[in-house]
Parts: sequence; structure tokens; C-alpha cells
Amino acid sequence: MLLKERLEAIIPGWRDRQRTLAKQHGDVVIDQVHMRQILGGMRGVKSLVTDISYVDPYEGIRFRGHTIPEVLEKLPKPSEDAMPYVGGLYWLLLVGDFPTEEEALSIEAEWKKRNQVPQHVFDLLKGFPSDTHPMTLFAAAVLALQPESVFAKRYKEGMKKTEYWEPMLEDALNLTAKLPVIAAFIYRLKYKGGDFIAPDPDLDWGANFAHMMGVENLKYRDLSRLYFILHSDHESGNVSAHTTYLVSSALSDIYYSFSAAMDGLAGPLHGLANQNCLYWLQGVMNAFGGVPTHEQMRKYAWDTLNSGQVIPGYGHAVLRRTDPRYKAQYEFALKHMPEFDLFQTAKVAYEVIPDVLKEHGKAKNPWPNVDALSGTLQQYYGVTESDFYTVMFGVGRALGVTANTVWARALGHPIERPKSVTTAMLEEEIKG
Ligand code: NMX
Ligand code: MLT
Repeated sequence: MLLKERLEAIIPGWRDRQRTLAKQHGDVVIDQVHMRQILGGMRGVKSLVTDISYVDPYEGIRFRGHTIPEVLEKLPKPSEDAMPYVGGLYWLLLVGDFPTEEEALSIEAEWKKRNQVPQHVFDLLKGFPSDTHPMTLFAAAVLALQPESVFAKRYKEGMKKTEYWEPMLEDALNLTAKLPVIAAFIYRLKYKGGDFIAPDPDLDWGANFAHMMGVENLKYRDLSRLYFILHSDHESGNVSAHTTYLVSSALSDIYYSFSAAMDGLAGPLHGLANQNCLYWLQGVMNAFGGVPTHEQMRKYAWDTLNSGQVIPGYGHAVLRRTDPRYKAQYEFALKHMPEFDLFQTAKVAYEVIPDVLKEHGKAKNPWPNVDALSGTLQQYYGVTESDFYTVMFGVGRALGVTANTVWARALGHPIERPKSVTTAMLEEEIKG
């Protein structure tokens, strides 16, 4: 496999770099921890390392050092005006260099070989009560795949620590190959009477998802590729990435780790915000009978804040400017649906909410994040079932977190175990 050969060639160099840092410079101080950080969700504490992506507060995400516009321009594409192959993005995340077309297509080919979902997984999903949230179904389906783990099997047989990454890569490819099929199955099961559409072997990973969803507009294939690329990774401290990293640090395989991550993504302050954001925008339109004026939007936003709720899709733990992932979706909408009333409403929100949040004075970042517009784009193509949106976030997020897990095993990262203190110990500190 091309990918495995490349990883075999580069892993020893990265191991040496991290081993040298730990052994020869282990006492160097990188950060200090303040009381407010211990009591405030560890915000900003530098305590994780990943080379796959980095979030700058003002510039936003860079995947392997590259901004979103660069990534969208330089990754191989099915045609000049199309969004890139997601397989190319996975190569970039795992290997660190932009792939050639052959390399991007080699990942797409691996995914096609591995996308068969065992029947028991579909049967399990069919057995859930019909009002089960799609994220519950998604996390359960991933866990149900766990008996397939090559890592768990090889670990039981006994393998050297330096080999861990190899079965982890197998699991990563097997899992990511199946996720679009599982996600589309959940969609068709819940909202389309169980009329399942089989994958098309001629389509790439992103386009195949669009096909299996049953969306006829071919532009939805591009939106799917874009959506998965944008949601793939956001360094290691966000809830879904950190959960995957933490669980897999116990040498739990990728199925255990990723299904746990999806339980975290299902929270309204994390991935579920995309669903809530859509409800919120629809709420504004219902309240004012269509696209609101700026004054109406201002009033609605203040009503939300005064009732003690957050405005979904705005704010971020790290970012301090508009999320470039929001900008990429905004540009897509401007090009493909400029007159769509929900997009018009989202535009008014963008023009009004940052000032409202600044006046409110609490949120450190008044600007929109990745979730503020994603549901609007889905609505335009007829995927109106907003409960489903976080599942798509999860399919995309799998790319980044599985790449990180392969690397964590390749670099021999240990089990994660930070230290806790008691309240009394913190009080002792202030007595000096
Ligand atoms: N609307 C109202 N209040 C807000 C908002 C918002 N959009 N964002 C932050 N605040 C409040 C926050 O609740 C906190 O209040 P309090 O002091 O009463 O606890 C205060 O501002 C300070 O919070 P920050 O330090 O700015 O934000 P934090 O890092 O704690 O949280 C989020 C980050 C993203 C959880 C927060 O901005 C939020 O709840 N946003 C709305 C939900 C959302 O869009 N989540 C999606 C994030 C992206 N994702 O995909 O995961
Ligand atoms: C994410 O993509 O995970 C979110 O933007 C949350 C974060 O980075 O904290």
C-alpha cells in the first residue's frame, strides 16, 4: 500500500525528534498553569502535541501547515471546478505532504475495498426505537464494528510496541471507509422509510456519501467533499479529538475511541451546535415571517441572551476571529445559493450578532464558528432533517482523529493521566 510505505519511511524521523525532546530537554518549561485555567476547562493550557493541524486564534486552522484556501486549491480534484477528493485530504493529514493524484486516488481505492458494513450493524440500527437520535445510532454502529478491530486482535496475539501503528492504520482505513455508508444508512432508515441506496463503486468517498443520501442535485457531491474536509480536524484539544486521543491512549482500539468521541460530539456546546444553529435561524424566520431586518435580528438575539441561552454557532474556545471554515461555507453559499432565504437570514445574523455579543460583554469571541452556516447549506439541497447534521460532522471528524491515533501509536505516546488537586489545595496556594 502506497500510504503505508510512505508512513514507514517517515515515522522513524518523527520518533527521533520526539524522543530527543523528551530525553534531552525534558525539563524545559513550556507553560504555566493558572488557577482560572484549572477551574475553567483547562482553556489555553499547552499540554498536547500534534503535527496534523494547528489552530491560530486569529488565522484559524492550518492542516499540516496549510490554510483552508490553500488546501482547497492544491489537493487533487475530480475536475477543475470541483471540490477536492477527501482521500487526498486524508493523505495530507496522515503523511504531511500534498498528494499526487495517484496518491489521493490510492486512498479512495483503499476505501472502496473496505466499505462493506456487516449486516449485524444494520440489524442493530433497525432495532432501536424510531425516535432515537441519529448520533446515538452513529456511536452505537461504530461500537458494533469493534469485533473487527485488527489492533485488538494483534494486541491479544502479542506484538511489539513499535508495530502498534500498523494495525491501527488498518483499523483507521477500515473504519473511515465504512462511515459514509453507515451515516447514509442512518439517514435513509430514519427519514426515508429504510430505502437504502448501495454505494456506487465508480464514485469517490465524498460523492458516494451524496449518492447514498439520495440527493439528486450533483452539486451536493461537492458540498459533501467540502463539508468533510472542513470538519476533519481542529487540533487536539476539542472534545471529540481529545476524547479519541485519551481513550486510545489506554490502547483501546479505534472503534472504542471513536465511538466515545462521538458521544462528546453529540453535546450542544460541541457538534450539536450545528443542529441548534439551524433551529435558531428558523426560529428567527418564523418569528418575523421571513428574512428579518437588522433590527428584528438584534431583538431576537437579545431575547435569546436575556433568556439565559447561548447563540449557537457563535463564539469559540480558541478562535478570536471569524472561523475560516465558516468563510469557506459562506463563499460556497454565495456562489450556489445567494438568494436562498435561509442564507439571507444567516447573512443578517453575521452582520448583527457579533456587535450584540460584544455589547453583551461575555463571549470572548463574538464571531461565527464552523456550525453557524453548515445546516443552511444542507437545507438548500433538501437535507432538511437537522437532527442528522452532527452525524455528518462526525464522519468528517473521523479523518483527523483517526490520523492522530495512528500517529500517537507510531510515536509511542503513553497513556494520558493528568493530575488533579482538591479545592482545599487550591485555597492553600492563595495563602502563600
Ligand atoms: N452566546 C452567548 N454567550 C456566549 C456565547 C454565545 N455564542 N459564547 C460564549 N458565551 C458566554 C459563555 O457561555 C460564558 O458565559 P459564563 O461566563 O456565564 O459561563 C462566557 O461567554 C465566556 O465564554 P468564552 O470563554 O467566550 O467561551 P468558552 O471557551 O467557554 O466556550 C463555546 C466556547 C463555543 C462553547 C461558546 O462560545 C458557546 O457556547 N457557543 C455557542 C455554542 C456553539 O456554537 N458551539 C459550537 C462550537 C464549535 N464546535 O463545533 O464545537
Ligand atoms: C471543533 O471543530 O472541534 C470546534 O471548533 C471546537 C474546538 O475546536 O474547540
